[in-house]
Amino acid sequence: MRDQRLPTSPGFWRSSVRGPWLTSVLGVVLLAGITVLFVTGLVSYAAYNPDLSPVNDMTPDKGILGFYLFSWPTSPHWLYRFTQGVHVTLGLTLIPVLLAKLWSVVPKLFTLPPARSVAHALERVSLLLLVGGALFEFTTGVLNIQLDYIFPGSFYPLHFYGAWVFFAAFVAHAALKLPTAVRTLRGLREEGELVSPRPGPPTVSRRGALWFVGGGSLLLFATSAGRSFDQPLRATALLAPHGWADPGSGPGGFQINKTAAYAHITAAETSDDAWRLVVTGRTGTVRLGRAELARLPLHSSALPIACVEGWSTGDQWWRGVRLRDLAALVGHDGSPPDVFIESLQRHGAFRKAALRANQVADPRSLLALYANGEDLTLDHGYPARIIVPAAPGVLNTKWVARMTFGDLG
Ligand SMILES: Nc1nc2c(c(=O)[nH]1)N[C@H]1C(S)=C(S)[C@@H](COP(=O)(O)O)O[C@H]1N2
Ligand SMILES: [Mo]
Repeated sequence: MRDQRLPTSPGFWRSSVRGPWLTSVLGVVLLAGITVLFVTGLVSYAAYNPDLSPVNDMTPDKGILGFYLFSWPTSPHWLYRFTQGVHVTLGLTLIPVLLAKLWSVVPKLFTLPPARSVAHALERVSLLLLVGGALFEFTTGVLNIQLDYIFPGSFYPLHFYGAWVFFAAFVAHAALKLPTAVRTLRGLREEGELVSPRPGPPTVSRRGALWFVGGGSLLLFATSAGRSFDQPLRATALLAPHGWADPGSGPGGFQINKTAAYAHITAAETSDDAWRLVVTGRTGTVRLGRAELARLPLHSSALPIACVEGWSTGDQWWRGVRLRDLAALVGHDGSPPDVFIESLQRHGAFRKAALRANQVADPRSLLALYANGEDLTLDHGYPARIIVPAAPGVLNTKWVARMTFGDLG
């Protein structure tokens, strides 16, 4: 027997909790949870309209990985709020399960010889991709929501490509291990290489360990789920930086992502004298001041802001000009085309966006001038901002300066 003081020796690992039962339970939870994370993640990318215009495409080199892209619908209006809220909240909730799962199989990491055969070597390489991929995906995701777009351009490709590598290894692993896990959970037989050959005195039962992990998950869930709701629930999102900043009260008292100051938007350029909306389409270009816009037929819709970071607001009452009415103004009657939106903002990744024809056509899609009965606040995009049902927040451009229908640049 090898020296039991070395982690390469099975006798080094003494917890009596470790064994196929714990590993199988955690594995089955992760199988379900990570599948949901993968699907909601891919869906989030589709919601950006990446195939519509390069300005929306956060992962331009995706190649065939974009095979599944589809036209993101506008109903139900809370669609992105739901899918992305699930993605982020579930991701955070699964962290203790992932860590416990890795702990439960850690003796295998040190197994000697490193490879008994070519097949065994391949299996271990795939496990490296699996564990590395999992840690990479969870870490980049957490950093992005905690540090507020820490990697402005690069988060998306990292998280997107990482997801494919990770999920490929995950599927292979699940296919290999699921039969064993099911057998273990049916028969409760505790044997095999995960069981310590010389278990130490137990400090906690297997069920106790599971409660501990579940409690950790519950705690993370309870301290992050509130970010998908308004106050007072939002205040429970202790782990979300966007839960801390008090958005204030009143009509503009809902979550602000980037402030006007951050985007270098000044009151001078948004004043009635300075600001003109430039709308271009088939029949040419029209320029409209805010007062002229306000004299066009105005409509109201109750829609949320839902950010890729997983936070969202409840429905806010927006009032403004329908996007399809603006299209009609420049010669696109009937079924309107796609539109390219540009903000006054001069720098930053989110100052341009392209909306698909179905989003322009939806009667709830507005160039909003008012929120909750008052003028938009400067931070929420005064003089005018886009609001589209079911779309990710990033497509709801603030401080709109220019709209070009039909010809996406
Ligand atoms: N011009 C401009 N518009 C923008 C952004 C931006 O940085 N610049 N951020 C977008 C993102 S990522 C989100 S989530 C929403 C947030 O809107 P809010 O600050 O009114 O909540 O605005 C969007 N519109
Ligand atoms: Mo966002």
